[in-house]
Amino acid sequence: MKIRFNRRMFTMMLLFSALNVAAVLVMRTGFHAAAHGVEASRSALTSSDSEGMLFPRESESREVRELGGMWKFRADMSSNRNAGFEQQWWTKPLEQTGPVIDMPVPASYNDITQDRQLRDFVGWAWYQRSFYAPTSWKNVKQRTVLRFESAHYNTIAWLNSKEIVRHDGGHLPFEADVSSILSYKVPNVLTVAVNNTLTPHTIPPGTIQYMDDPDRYPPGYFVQNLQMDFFNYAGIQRPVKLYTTPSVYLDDITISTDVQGTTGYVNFDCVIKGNSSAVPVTVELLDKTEELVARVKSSGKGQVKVNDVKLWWPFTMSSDPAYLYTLKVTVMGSAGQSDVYRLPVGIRTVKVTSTQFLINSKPFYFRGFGRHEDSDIRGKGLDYPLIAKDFNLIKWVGANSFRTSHYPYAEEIMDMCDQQGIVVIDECPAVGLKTKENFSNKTLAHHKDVMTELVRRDKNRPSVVMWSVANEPASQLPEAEYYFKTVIGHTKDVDPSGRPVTFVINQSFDTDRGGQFADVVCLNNYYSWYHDMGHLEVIKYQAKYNLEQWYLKHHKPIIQTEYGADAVAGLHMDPPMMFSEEYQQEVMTNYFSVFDQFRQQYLIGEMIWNFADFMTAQSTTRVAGNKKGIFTRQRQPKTAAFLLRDRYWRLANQTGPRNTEL
Ligand code: GCB
Repeated sequence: MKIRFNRRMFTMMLLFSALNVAAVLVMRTGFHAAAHGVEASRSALTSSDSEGMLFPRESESREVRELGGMWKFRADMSSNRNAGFEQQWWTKPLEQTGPVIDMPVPASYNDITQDRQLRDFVGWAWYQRSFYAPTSWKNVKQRTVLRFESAHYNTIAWLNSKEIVRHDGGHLPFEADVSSILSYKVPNVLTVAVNNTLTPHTIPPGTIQYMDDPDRYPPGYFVQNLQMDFFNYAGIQRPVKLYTTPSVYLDDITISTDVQGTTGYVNFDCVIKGNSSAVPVTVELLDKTEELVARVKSSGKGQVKVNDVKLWWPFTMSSDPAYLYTLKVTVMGSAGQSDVYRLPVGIRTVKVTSTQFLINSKPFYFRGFGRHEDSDIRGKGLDYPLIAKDFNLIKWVGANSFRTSHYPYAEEIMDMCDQQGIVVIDECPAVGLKTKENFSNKTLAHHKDVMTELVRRDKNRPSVVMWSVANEPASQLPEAEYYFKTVIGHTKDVDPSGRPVTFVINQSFDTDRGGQFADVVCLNNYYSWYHDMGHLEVIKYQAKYNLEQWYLKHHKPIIQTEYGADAVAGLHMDPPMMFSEEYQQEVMTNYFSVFDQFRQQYLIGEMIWNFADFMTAQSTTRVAGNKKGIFTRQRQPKTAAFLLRDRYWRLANQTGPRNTEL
């Protein structure tokens, strides 16, 4: 992505960042979380790093309850965005603090009303709702946890006026044990404040810019500058859940799998909490039909052996793809009370050579997409019909993979990938690290925390075959070398299963300093789009030269993680012109011819940008958003979708049995 600011703004930004003014300005209004001591007291209240954060799944010992629906909502429009803290809005019904509206959870709040100010709001947004807790939960032998699947970006939550959790960063879950705070027979009041401000040290980074010229701007006027090409949707975007566990419970489980001949191995390592001495753990592996395959009793660590193993294969690589076993873990607590957790497990191996990406020792070619969580009205809000539709479209096209560009996607989406055999490059939200400040030690420390949280969340997923620690950083800067060595090294340290790690590069092969640390080289480029505009004939030369040079430099396999062109659905021009459907197709066809030259060599995948049109900040290069989708934002196919479908199914038939009707 190119940063799209006009020259005046750009000059101002440079000036501001040179003087480190952005951070000061953030403090000036106090509307960033730091002003409320969030960062200082983080370790005390954020979900602790030692917690496992297993995805809440119902069982005979666990209940899960969603707190979805209409919440009360109020954006703090005060000039310093601090009225909510000054007046302690969490201590009273939100409607007593001023005007409130109904806000759906989960959803981004931006596109729910007709209010332009709310769409573009920057600062603290306040949510509140009440709920009853069943008296059956008032049990000393059980705990109740409140979990946010994600809220963007900084969050503070209070239950019954008591602060329970703070979290830095969107797209990843956080939770708090609320057993001792819940009330019974009276409503519990949950208040949540979410702040979407991006600063040079958030991930993704951004800047706040004050327009201090009183002749041209109203007093106190500021804007949020983004360094990424998607709308900064905000709010409680994924489900909020209450779940229970027994007081002695499975806090975490880490698995890794291996295959030798026809035998599969599942190594497991459980973390049990709530008891000071070791408790017995029974681990059973069940097949798809719930038949017992193996049972192991241990103190939490061990291995399950599977004869005649059924491997987890990607979609189209087997007639029975995405085979999932269930690892049933039973923790024997005191007084006969046990905790049961069922983890879906796919047995597969991943290996990278200098020219190939091997899944179960077979070459895997990524036929995929860059995507976004994005749709009309709900923004980045989780939406089951949309998820189902998207997976149907992914399979209709014959794709087998996507990258979670440019942040971790909802766990409900990741479940679908595991279940349907859609392979994932799992990307963290570090998009747009562009300035020296973005590579500071402070950002680096936060970036490492984010990678720890991401790996902790997705480490057991068979669909996740590689981590991406960033998208298009300024990897030519000297600071980038140590930075990427460290973040990639850290990611390898926290993932015991040894998945490959990468980041996505848009710098030139002769200036980039980070690619040396990546296991796979992931490249984005937009020939005949952001330069040589309209000159489709250059693609073949430039794409070929680029792939050759990168391979010569690193001798590592390469994925083309982005290429493409905007097309306004229904705009036709022949001969093709930019923004027409024909131009998008021509760009694709030209890239395809280069991909075909390198597919049998070291090119291990192609991912078009983008699956569907998506919303961005407003700019002269964006027509109500980015239009590089092969589907519209409403998921209708452009002509390009048929072209891609034709290609992806043809490639699929070359690499394995097709397993669906066309
Ligand atoms: C990129 C970015 C992506 C943008 C895309 C574009 O390189 O990774 O976030 O949306 O270019 O369309 O400019």
